[in-house]
Amino acid sequence: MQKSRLYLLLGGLCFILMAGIARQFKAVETKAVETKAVETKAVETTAVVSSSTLQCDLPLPDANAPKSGMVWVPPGQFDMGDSVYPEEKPVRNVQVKGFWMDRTEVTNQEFAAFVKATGYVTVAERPVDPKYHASLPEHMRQAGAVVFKMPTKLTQGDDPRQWWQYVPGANWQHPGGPASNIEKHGQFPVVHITYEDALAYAKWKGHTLPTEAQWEWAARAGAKELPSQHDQPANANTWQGIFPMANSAEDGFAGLAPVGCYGANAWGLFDMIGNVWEMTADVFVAERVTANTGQGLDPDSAQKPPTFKAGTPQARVIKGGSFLCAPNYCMRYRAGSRQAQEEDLAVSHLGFRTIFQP
Ligand SMILES: [Ca+2]
Ligand SMILES: [Ca+2]
Repeated sequence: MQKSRLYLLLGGLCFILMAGIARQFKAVETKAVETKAVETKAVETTAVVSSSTLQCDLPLPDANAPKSGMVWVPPGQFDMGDSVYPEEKPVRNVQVKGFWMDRTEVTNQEFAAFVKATGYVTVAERPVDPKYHASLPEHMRQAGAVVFKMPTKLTQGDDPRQWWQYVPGANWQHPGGPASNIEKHGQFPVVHITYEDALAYAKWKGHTLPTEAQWEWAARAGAKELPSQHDQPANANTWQGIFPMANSAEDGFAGLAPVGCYGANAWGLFDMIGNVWEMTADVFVAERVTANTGQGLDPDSAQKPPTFKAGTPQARVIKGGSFLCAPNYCMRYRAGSRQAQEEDLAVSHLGFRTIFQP
């Protein structure tokens, strides 16, 4: 039986149902504001700054730190979740243990070292597994990934297929497609990484992936929730203007930024908000209350719903928003936001970082 595939292509607030043969995208998510503004204000994008900065002044890591390139996230208790979108609710109090966390998103350079040492081939570099996706059209069964391309006009309402395209040959080494490469982009976050890829890298390092609770605790860095935290952050790589047509790039980057271009949070973690979304270990369930608020569940362990079936592609929780999050279409540049991402679909605004639990 052909199973429907739940594709949550972020950047926009789009939960996208890509079902069966035609992979019909269907936006089913809420929007921060009426996206009609996008249709009627098909603004020419001007003043888009290219991501010409290839490296930022990332401070050297603490040479005395027991875990190189990682920072210590202390144990603690906090209110997890938020109230902007339904899937963030309910806010609840959780307690997590301390752990080490990569201070930046994993970079192309770091991922390349892993591939060189192990010969690992990412999911996006392999043909799509027909066992789970037998009915896909031919071009979508080829090895590839979903790439964001800024549209020049919108003729189909807010159909996200106008800005997301499946590109055969796109992968972490060729983020925009076969003609692109990551030359001189070693300090950029690696993208087109699936859950399996992220986990393989983490295991190679002797690390693991953060749970949603661990990631959110680290992103909050001990700060109390303030109303202003719902505002678009000034100190992160997000989208300024009306998504997806107008990006003024006031933050300095129209696309991805090298890691560490914006100030670290109170615990020394860079780009937790924005730049690339980050994969977590938790399986996504829209109503979080059913997945991981039950008594006895451990925020330090990956959350799985009762229906979880090993070996079947799941949607995983991703956190932090990306360079595509704008006030009109993805107010997910917040620690408490969350989104689902099909775990075996590579996309151009998703990366990850690892943790080490002593
Ligand atoms: Ca930006
Ligand atoms: Ca990030």
